[in-house]
Amino acid sequence: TKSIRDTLKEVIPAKQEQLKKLKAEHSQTVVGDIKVENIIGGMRGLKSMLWDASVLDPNEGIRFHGLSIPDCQKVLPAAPGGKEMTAESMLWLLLTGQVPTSEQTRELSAEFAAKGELPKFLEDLVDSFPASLHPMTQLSMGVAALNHDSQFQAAYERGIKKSEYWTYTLEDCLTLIARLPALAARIYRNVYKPGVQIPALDKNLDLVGNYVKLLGYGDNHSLTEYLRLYIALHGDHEGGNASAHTAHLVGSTLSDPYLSYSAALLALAGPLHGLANQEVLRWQLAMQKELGNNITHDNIKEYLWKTLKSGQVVPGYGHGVLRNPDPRFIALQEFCQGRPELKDSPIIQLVNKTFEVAPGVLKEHGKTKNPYPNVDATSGCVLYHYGLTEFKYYTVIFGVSRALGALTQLVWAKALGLPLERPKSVSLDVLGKLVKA
Ligand code: FAM
Repeated sequence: TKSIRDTLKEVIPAKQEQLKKLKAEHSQTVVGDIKVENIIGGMRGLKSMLWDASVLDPNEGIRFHGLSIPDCQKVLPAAPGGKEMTAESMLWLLLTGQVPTSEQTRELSAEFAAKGELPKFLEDLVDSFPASLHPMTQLSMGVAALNHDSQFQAAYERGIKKSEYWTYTLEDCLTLIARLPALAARIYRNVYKPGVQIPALDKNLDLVGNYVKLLGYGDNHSLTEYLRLYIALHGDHEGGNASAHTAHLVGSTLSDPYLSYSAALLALAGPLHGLANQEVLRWQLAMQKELGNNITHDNIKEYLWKTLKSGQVVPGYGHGVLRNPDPRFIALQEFCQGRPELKDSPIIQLVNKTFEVAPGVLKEHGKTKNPYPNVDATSGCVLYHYGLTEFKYYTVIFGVSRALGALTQLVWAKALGLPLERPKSVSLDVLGKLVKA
């Protein structure tokens, strides 16, 4: 079977040609205009960067090389004994635009298991963190420190041609992905299960199978399958989201993939972005505590208004691009519908009941452009149901997932020779003159 490296060697030239043609024929072609609201409104909707693996449609949500999430669930291979698509099969699709065979994903799983051990210095570094240091801060510091072994950085110092950048970038990206389960699990164990021996990686397990095993939940097949689905479908969400964009920007300075993804994780750690899945659980549990057994639509509505009136956002709802319910939310909800023990779970029922009233309240509130749930509205409640109740850890799981997309783009930015990213900023005075012109 063709390896990921040989497959990439095959698909890169055609994309390089496509870009070269575009550059030659259309560098000066205008594709949109820039309004003051873009400059002072966080560049919403501004077509300003190239990102090939996924495109986000405001109404129908994400497509990975043209495939919707249901399409992916049909064609992407599962793990042995499982039914859900895996991190490896999603990574293969993102990187190559092709659907891998089961054999190809098995080879990737074997490579990850073989490379997944952490260097001793990193174990000591992570073990030295206080348990009170947020898991996302620990993850970002751990990922940055892994650049100790960066092949790209070493090659760059030796002097390599630009046409070789992508090959060393790919090696760092695959090594980083391989090491994320051991790093992320070690952080979980240190903070929540101190003193308990962490099992070794299993050479026969896929990336998420090993991650769940090292977390200590390896005997829960349903949780393992949920996390395969969750980590695969949350892997990429176009290029403009804060974590992906940060990885792209930092990578464009030729910082190696470890430094680039470490920076991305610090963006992911923000409540308006990846930390939302932590904030959703905190918010839903507070609601559950206040409403007790009296969980009715009216009581939830009242709690929503209380949240809004106190100046807080409703976590898990709204989105910078989406204007309909997030298909990632729908896919994770469907996972629960198919399993009686999840359908009847109080926390999952609360998420469902909230979904039945929150869009109406947000529409009435009249501020958000998107009153519907995003993936974070539900991504944590299955973890909570299965006993992974430490919701301050949830964004770390998101951080393991988002590596699939962000690292894919570091490889492609190098393969396509994309330059240092450097948009133009203006001062208020300059802007004042521009609008008068
Ligand atoms: N609850 C209350 N107000 C909200 C809201 C929500 N869920 N979503 C948006 N708004 C407000 C927003 O704060 C803004 O108010 P101000 O004018 O006072 O600043 C107004 O509605 C217009 O915002 P928008 O244009 O509709 O959304 P943005 O593109 O500015 O922001 C989000 C998008 C995701 C940051 C915003 O919807 C939000 O804060 N959601 C809650 C946090 C969350 O769930 N984030 C996770 C997003 C997810 F996709 C991810 O990254 N994992």
